[in-house]
Amino acid sequence: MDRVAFKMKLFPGFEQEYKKRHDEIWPELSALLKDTGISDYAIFLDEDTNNLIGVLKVADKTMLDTLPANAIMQKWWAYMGDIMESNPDNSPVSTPLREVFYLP
Ligand code: RM4
Repeated sequence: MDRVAFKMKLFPGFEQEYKKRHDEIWPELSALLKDTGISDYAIFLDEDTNNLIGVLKVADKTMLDTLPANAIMQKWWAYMGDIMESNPDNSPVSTPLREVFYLP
């Protein structure tokens, strides 16, 4: 089991909309993430900076490399692109975070 954390950026003023979209996450996207081996996936918002901090467990982190090519993932990223910093291919601008502490 691997633990992964990463940082993304929400555009100001879209805090409620970001939460709403995730409260209503597409069942096919949840299924895709679970089928990829992901569990315990949370996203936290730092309201001072609008940084979004994603934290998840994944059975094998190399499986995360399969997500960008998936049509459901691409559709979700296109849907989210109007409220968060995105790359030209619509994927969110995402910075890996380094683990410095873990209490099992
Ligand atoms: C985020 C972002 C991530 C995705 C989650 C479910 O806003 O798009 O890539 O894994 O939603």
